[in-house]
Amino acid sequence: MYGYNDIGIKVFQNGNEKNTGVVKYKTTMYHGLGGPSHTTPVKENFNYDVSTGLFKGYAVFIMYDTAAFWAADYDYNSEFGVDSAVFPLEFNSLSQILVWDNTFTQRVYILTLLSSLSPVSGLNELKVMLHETSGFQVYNELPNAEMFIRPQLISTGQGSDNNANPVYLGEGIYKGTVNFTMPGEWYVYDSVKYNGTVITKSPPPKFKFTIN
Ligand SMILES: [Cu+2]
Repeated sequence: MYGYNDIGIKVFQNGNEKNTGVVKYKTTMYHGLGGPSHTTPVKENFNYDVSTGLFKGYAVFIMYDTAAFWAADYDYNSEFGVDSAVFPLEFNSLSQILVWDNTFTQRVYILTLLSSLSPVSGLNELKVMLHETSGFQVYNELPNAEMFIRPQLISTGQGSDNNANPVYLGEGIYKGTVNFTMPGEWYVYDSVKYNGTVITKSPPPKFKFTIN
């Protein structure tokens, strides 16, 4: 679906299931046959997970367009694979992905909401993933950035207390806490500092939530 997806892959060769090695997964979005194409952020190596029996990783599908189509390349241990297998992509209205460029670093940044996709009144986990790219073909998880969040009730402009800025957990993921103190529509601004440079614009990119 549009947004962040946990992905698990099973590999068989001549009917024998693989439980070692590594799977590489690459997805490409084609805007029409022979038209422009780009890839998406995916986990670099899908390693075998014993508890689920799957080669596990993720993909962030950054666009949804019914006029475009998606294809995936799968590679097992550089031994064999499947090229350009077309797959359908569904829309998820709860997914939120913020994309912006920075002319100083000459990079595009992608901030993906992992949770909570549908927050409630009060304290909620705010888990996001941060990537950079320079040409929408190769993406890197960005480690050790500093994030500063600011919730704002849109109707009045008021903020809230008891928020916790997202801190780095590893693998491009940051986790914090956001406090929605009353029902209504809220923005959550997220300014991001990386390697001593504020990479977000002013005002910072923002997620939007409706709290019931
Ligand atoms: Cu696209």
